[in-house]
Amino acid sequence: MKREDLIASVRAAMPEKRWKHTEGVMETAVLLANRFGGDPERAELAAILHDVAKYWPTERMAETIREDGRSTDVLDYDKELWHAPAGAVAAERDYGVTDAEVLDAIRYHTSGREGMTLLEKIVWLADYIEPGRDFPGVHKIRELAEHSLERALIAAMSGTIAFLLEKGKRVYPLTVMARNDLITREV
Ligand code: DGI
Ligand code: FE
Ligand code: FE
Ligand code: FE
Repeated sequence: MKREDLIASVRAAMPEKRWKHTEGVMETAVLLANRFGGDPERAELAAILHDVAKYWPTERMAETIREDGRSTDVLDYDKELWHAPAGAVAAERDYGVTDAEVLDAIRYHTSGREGMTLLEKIVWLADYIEPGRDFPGVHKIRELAEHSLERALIAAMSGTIAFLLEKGKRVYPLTVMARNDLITREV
């Protein structure tokens, strides 16, 4: 699909506020790719599609994850997590994306995982620090991201987990494993 057609289609699948967020993630992902030696085109493609399933009905997300034939363990956790794997399937099926690394960057953009690729890290972090994000601590993560993708990710994932603990929510195991793995490699 041509870039403009893809953008028009994804934009139509979400409220304007979420599209603005998506534009912020696109811009930030390209910037981070250029800063840390990633591929800006693939980073932008993953960014365009990362939240494409965010507004699907819950049951459509669940069905899509089941049909996909990969792990369904995410279905035992918060629905907030489902749009990421469902979005990766949509990117492949409905938008013809064949690049497995782009699909994984979409699939793991909410949780992360052990052994994240450069592209996965870029999209995860871009989602967290895009210019429209405004929550306590985002400024500090943006500063870390000036120099170190990994240190920014560790701090951001720590923030996500702290937020979930604060809310009394369960933490998806991949989120914990992603953070542990980054810390292990960093020290
Ligand atoms: O889709 P976005 O809002 O742009 O951002 P996202 O894909 O990072 O999703 C964030 C939501 O997912 C937020 O409400 C927190 C939630 N989340 C992230 N990691 C976990 C999680 N929820 C649970 N229960 N467990 C997690 O590990
Ligand atoms: Fe998301
Ligand atoms: Fe997002
Ligand atoms: Fe600053």
